[in-house]
Amino acid sequence: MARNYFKKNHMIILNQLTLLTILLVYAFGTAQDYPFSDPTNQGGWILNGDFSDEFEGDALNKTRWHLQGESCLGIPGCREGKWFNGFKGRWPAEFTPNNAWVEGGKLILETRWDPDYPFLDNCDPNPSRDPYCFGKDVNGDPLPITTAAVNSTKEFTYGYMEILCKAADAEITSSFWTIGNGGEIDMFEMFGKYENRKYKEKELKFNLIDWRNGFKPRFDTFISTDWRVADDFHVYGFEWGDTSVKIFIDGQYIAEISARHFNKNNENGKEWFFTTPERLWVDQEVFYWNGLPNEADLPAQFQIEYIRVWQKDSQIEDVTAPVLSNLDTSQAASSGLVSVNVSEQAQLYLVPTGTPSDLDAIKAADTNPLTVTEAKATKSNRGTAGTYILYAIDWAGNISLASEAFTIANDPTASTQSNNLLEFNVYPNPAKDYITVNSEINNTIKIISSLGLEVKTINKASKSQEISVADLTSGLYFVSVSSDNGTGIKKLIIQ
Ligand SMILES: [Ca+2]
Ligand SMILES: [Ca+2]
Repeated sequence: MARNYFKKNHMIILNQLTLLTILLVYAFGTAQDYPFSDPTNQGGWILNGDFSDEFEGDALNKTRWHLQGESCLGIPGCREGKWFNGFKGRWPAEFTPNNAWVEGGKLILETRWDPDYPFLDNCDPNPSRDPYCFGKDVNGDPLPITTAAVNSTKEFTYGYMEILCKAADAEITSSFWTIGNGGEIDMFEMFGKYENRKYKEKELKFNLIDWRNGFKPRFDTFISTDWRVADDFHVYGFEWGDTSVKIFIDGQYIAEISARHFNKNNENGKEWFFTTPERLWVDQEVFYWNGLPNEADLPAQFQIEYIRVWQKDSQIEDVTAPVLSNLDTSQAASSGLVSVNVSEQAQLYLVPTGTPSDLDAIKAADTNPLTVTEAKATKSNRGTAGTYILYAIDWAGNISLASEAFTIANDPTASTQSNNLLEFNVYPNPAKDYITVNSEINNTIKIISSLGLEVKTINKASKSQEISVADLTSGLYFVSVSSDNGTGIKKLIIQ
């Protein structure tokens, strides 16, 4: 609900509230963080925090990115617990999570000569197409090449995708692409080194592929650059829309590829196929038909300074608010520290109690929100002693329900006092068929799923309100009770 309010009234809010201007514009993207081809943001682009990363800090953000070969259990589309699309690397090179990491403000993908790596015992089932096994040449002798692939944990449809990067200086691809629901957009496959045809070290290969009927129709084109793609960092931008993909390099428009190009040999029509969600990838692959990387060229790094994805307001699909759980206030009174789990990337606000609506609460928040990139966030008190609650806001403006209230004393000798803003009881918990919510009448009860969706809303008519939950699938939920006096929230397990 809050999110829709933000979305529909986006401009009005920005004009009215300085704090929200800070929140929406500066918290998730600074003024220079618009597409390089659109620095004044004529396109109305909003940075999508689920797919954008400056790669600062010490480690890859695993809520946003998955390393191919590392566990992806629980994420839709994950195969065998480790791979999306079942893609383990292109023979003979195998993807390993060892070969990608964040360092010096960059995402590094590295291709290695890796004789000690325990390669999968796995060969192409169609050797006439691809005559290799992982880690072996066509004669079965060692050819120990490992590479890396990083993909987004979520999928999206449409947007402006931009990367600042430098290709690996070896005969291996450095690629930026999306795939999902039968579609594949290869924004580029670069070769930093190409022994037999040196001009290929100065070009991008761009492809569109429809996988539903066996790899066609497809469209391939080559875009020349004035530089060896392995020599320097450049900005490559791709605007994926509902009729085309536009290509930009270093902010300059290069080409627009539409259904007219993609379907040129397809008598079935001119429709644009790329209209459903896809997952974002960066990776390195051997294209053995071109040639293989030499041991002398390895290791070779595909270096990525940032990946940024913007969407227009109408393209934003994130409608679920972050969920706060496991609030730990045991140190709040003594040190001012509170910690909480947040279900997704968000800004975390420490808010004084007594503010009746989400919006008013954010207005009353401190002006220094914490950007939560890990599941567990710690927020310290910057204000005066008092009773506080926490709110989280995701990149799309969805506002969480408030946490339970807690007391922070700046005086470390002050006693701890736990204050729920609104006290109520839920039982039984865990529950199966019904729950009873015990509190004052004239409250509103909401049951919220762990994804932040409201699944039930009840206006409370009696002190002990019975609510059927037999129709809810088992799992974690939250019960919030709110009145003019405030809001309280409790966890609820449905069995
Ligand atoms: Ca960076
Ligand atoms: Ca969200």
